[in-house]
Amino acid sequence: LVAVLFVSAETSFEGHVVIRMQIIDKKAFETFFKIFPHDSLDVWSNDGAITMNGIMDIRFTPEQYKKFLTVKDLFSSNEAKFEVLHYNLQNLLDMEAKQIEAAQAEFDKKLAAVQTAEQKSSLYLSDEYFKSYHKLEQLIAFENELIKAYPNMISKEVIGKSFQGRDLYVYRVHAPGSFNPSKPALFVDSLMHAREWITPPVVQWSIRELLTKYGSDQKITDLLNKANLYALTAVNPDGYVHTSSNRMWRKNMRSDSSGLHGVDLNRNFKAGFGGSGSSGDKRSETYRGTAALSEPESKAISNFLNGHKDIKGGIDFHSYSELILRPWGKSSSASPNEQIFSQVGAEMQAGIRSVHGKSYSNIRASQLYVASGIFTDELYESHGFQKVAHTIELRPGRFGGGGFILPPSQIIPTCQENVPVMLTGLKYVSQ
Ligand code: 0X9
Ligand code: ZN
Repeated sequence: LVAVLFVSAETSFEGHVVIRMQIIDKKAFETFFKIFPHDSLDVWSNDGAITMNGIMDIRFTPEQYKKFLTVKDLFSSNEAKFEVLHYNLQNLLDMEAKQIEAAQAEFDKKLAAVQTAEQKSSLYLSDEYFKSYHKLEQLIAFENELIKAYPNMISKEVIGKSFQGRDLYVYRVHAPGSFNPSKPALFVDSLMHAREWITPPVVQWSIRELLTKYGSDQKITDLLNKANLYALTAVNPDGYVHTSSNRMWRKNMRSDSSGLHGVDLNRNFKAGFGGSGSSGDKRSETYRGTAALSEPESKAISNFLNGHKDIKGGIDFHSYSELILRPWGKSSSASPNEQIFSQVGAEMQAGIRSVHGKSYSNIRASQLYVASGIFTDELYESHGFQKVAHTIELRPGRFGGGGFILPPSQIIPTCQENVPVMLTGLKYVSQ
């Protein structure tokens, strides 16, 4: 009975169909848009909206898929075409769950075999931790182990609480000794969107890299001598907890008298708030909320950054598509800092490529699609960061079809190739 109850609490994606499509023909677009106003679909492919010309990966519920079949004939030319990526999304999710269960069991087995606090700490600090995705408590446990192992290089503070009341932790990483707040600093964050599971390990790996290689790696030593790092590894802890029963959840857990709807935190910032590429409809995946910074998570970040004049740049980790994005997101024009943002992006791109040969595209956020109230623009416009104000979209690539599902075997390579991104950020804030 317990098992049955547990299963029934899960959101199933049985019969959900993921379709890749491209609509160039105006009539087909109009028909499609009429039956699927963009608020009603989950557009995976980053832009979060239905657009003409672009290649879109979209998740259809079984009901939506039935509707799509009635207009399918419109999609049979080069001007309007589609391809099914997943006939049943639940199959992909079941496969992921199986992989993670096995990887997690391995880690749990090793954790259970541990005898002493030192052994536990070295297990957490080893690569074993990065062979699986972990629940929120274990993300925090990992971070606490770092603090225990390197008390003179990392500490944490609570900068606010999530909608459901969870603490939002920022980790301060610095050269050994007492924290010197007069050094310039870089801010990084992950897990703004709940389903983007690859983002926290990427930031955690880089933190571990700084801690363990200070003193032996010249580049890291020099950088940390000049600059500090602040890391918020779980912007949206509530949403992340929710993804263990609803894998495709993106927004925070804002609810009202009509129930849970959630706000897209990456549409809730001040810069361009309310503009295009965000929705006023609560049901939308890109619902912007009732006002700029209406959400406790975005408000906490904003207060924190306002209170830290030492912070000179920020990097926001998302998935997927393998991109390096820079302002603007809210408008297709180039920002006054286009040249330097693009140069910093190019250096990140080269660094990524040097590790496993992956080519992340270095583009303006709006080249993906115009979106408003996003954090990249906030870093630049509201906080005045002049060189580093980037969003990284991690693996997988845009056309692999996996979307937010990245096999655990790819966690470590993704983490490794993003160390140079963090180092580039540190370099530019310290110049
Ligand atoms: O839509 C977003 O918030 C980001 N993509 S994600 O798939 N991680 O949700 C991209 C934001 C980048 N900005 C623009 N496209 N303007
Ligand atoms: Zn995201």
